[in-house]
Amino acid sequence: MATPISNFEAFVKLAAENAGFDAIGIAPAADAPELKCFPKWIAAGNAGEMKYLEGRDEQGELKRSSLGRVAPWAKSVVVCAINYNTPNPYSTQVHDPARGWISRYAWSREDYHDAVLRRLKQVETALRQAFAGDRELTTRSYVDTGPVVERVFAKYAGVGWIGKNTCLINQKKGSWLFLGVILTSLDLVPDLPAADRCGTCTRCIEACPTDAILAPYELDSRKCISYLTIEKRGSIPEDIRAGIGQHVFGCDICQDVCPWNRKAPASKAPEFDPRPGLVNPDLKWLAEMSAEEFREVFRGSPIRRTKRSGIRRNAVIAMGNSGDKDFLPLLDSLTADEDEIVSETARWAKTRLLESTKKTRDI
Ligand code: B12
Ligand code: SF4
Ligand code: SF4
Repeated sequence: MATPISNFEAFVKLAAENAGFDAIGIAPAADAPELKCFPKWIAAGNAGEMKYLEGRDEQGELKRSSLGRVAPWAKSVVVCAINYNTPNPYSTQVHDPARGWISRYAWSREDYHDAVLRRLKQVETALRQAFAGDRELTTRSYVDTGPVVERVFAKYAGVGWIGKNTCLINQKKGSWLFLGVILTSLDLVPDLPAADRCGTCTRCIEACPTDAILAPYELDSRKCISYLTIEKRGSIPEDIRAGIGQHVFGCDICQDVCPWNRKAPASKAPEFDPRPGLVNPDLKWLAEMSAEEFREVFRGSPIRRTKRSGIRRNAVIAMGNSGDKDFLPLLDSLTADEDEIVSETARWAKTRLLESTKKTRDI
């Protein structure tokens, strides 16, 4: 028989802590004012080719703009955050033209979707056991893939505030956090929303190399290096390639420069330890990677999302931006690569490299 529980809020938070989460809070399953921005964001085309964000219900309304549409039974949202930081340099601290940058979240040994969902399921199981025999309990866990704008609920659960770079920032832990949510039919007492602590700071907006943060809290994915290097299939528009710099998968700049990440603690979860070679990776290694090596190196890694073609395309762009003419022979051979995206990008990269090294010689 289940033990009667007098304080479900404390129970669920303890269960989440036991599962390894670093910050936990409860938000009402209500429509927060921030969700009003979502339809405008979609209408402006800011989602780029991420069509899954545009899912609509039978009435034609965007599913993500209201939890009531997709989970009318949900009363509370338990938001769980886990730190993925490791004691390695920030992208803004390394400058080696032969090397690229993979964003911090993607170095991990296990894909975060799996690592976070496994823990959420643990919390769900604890709740179910406490509720044994009660048919009223409904729960559903999501990491990314559900029709939920997770950061908005994280804010109202008091886990952190939404920064001007649009990332969720916790006052003590910074923003190197993955989020997961458990929708529940339990009517739990919510936490207080986290206060915005960005103040007059605008570092992230100024540091973004592609001006993707159009205004505080408003990001245009089509300009964001994270979108371009991970989500964008095929060819990347030429006019934005220079801004991508040395990034080959994701981008951390707007978080690297954030004062709240200056003293960010390291994660306790071993699955976020970096795989060998991924912190500041060798560009030549990535561009020449065979299909077999790609499968081997990135098995169970979030980097599989961009596929081999994508990571090679990105490495070629980074070489073009490197200013390192030692890449010229490799780029020359890649102009005849069997992957058309890679060969076209290599032609651009070769021209850019020749122009940039010529300019340096002329100075
Ligand atoms: C699509 C997506 C992306 C897209 C779009 C990002 C974006 N800013 O929207 C791309 C591919 C660019 C991306 C990049 C990254 N992502 Co992402 N992404 C998502 C995903 C799947 C959906 C986000 C979404 O709905 N965006 C739509 C916009 C409208 O929502 P939003 O930016 O959250 O905006 C809200 C607020 O800004 C808000 N708002 C708040 N205050 C205010 C104030 C004012 C005045 C206004 C006008 C608006 C406003 O209004 C919006 C709600 O309508 C979520 C998971 C999820 N299901 O939520 C992960 C998620 C947001 N991503 C995550 C991560 C880790 C990243 C990267 C750091 C990865 C990387 N290193 O490359 C970058 C960060 C880039 C950045 N600065 O945001 C984490 C964020 C964790 C955190 N601490 O914030 C999430 C939560 C995944 C997870 N489960 O952990 N991502
Ligand atoms: S992730 Fe990079 S490109 Fe995207 S908004 Fe932040 S700094 Fe700009
Ligand atoms: S860099 Fe400054 S403005 Fe940007 S999210 Fe951090 S504190 Fe806020």
